[in-house]
Amino acid sequence: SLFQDKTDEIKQTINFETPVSQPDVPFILIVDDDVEFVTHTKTFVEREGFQVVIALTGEKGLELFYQVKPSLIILDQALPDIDGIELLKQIFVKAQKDVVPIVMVGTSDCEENRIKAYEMGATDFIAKPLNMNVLIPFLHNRIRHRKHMLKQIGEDELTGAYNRKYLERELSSQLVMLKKDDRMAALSFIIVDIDHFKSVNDRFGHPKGDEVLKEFVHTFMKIKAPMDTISRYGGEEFAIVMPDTSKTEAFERIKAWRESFSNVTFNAGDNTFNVMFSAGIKEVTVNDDHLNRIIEQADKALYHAKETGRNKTQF
Ligand code: GH3
Ligand code: MG
Ligand code: MG
Ligand code: MG
Repeated sequence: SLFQDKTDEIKQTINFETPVSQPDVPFILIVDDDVEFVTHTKTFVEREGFQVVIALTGEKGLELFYQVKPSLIILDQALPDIDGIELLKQIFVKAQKDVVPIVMVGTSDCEENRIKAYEMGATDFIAKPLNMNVLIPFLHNRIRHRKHMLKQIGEDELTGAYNRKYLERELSSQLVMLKKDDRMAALSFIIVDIDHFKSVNDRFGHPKGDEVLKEFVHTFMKIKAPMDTISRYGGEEFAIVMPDTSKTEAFERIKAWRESFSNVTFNAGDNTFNVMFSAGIKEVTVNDDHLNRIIEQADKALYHAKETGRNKTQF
């Protein structure tokens, strides 16, 4: 089909591998089947220092939305598979929660399209052709605004994890969901703490310690399930909420993280070093009501992991 030909053609010009995210560089996800448009826009937007990921279909867009955690989405109204408005419907709740602006682009600037887009939760609607001279300051504006919003709702500035305030809201709202939804048996609440972190600071300095903290969260982002959230609980202590996840599933996911993180070699002058962590899991079921009690039990499991040698996960 024409669409397939176009896809093959663009595969040669656009890197389709999902890029490894650099922590501080925002991702812009473009979901659009118009090859010329995406190629052109990608070039301009990348020149501004953003990372760009492209989906030529709605299905791919949906997948990448969960995978790359974009900071902003440019979404075509007319896609070959899922309707743009339909895709918007599917991602709206999560996008809103993560403060991800959705910029809908349409071929015709009719009133009806605009209304539909706004009603379904699009942040903006822009008619094609897009003027790059305007698009670029527009993107900077939205990304700047997003950063501000994230700080307001509770993002930890150093690591990009959520903060403690957010965690408490997230855990209680997931508890409500758990009680509402019979298909969910449990959720896992995990507290993790970096092993001998003080000695990283002592030996290599605080900036190096900060780098370790960022990388710690970054490696979690790569292995996490879409609904998992990580929050900075204290200095080098983080709390993770894994909805619809049993303790054995949580254990396996943490294991993957453990493998990924322990493989990161940090450089400090002539030295290289690796860092480990310990984790305590509390499996939360409908019978668990008290947040403090849940946190206490995860903490206890973590303490047990520390006591029995560190670099391990305990229930
Ligand atoms: P353990 O294996 O028992 O967890 O030992 P530890 O050294 O990791 O534990 P401890 O709680 O004694 O040390 C935590 C250290 O984390 C102390 C504090 O200076 C450091 N820390 C807390 N917040 C930050 C931060 O934002 N950046 C850096 N670089 N260090 C931090
Ligand atoms: Mg289209
Ligand atoms: Mg520690
Ligand atoms: Mg600690």
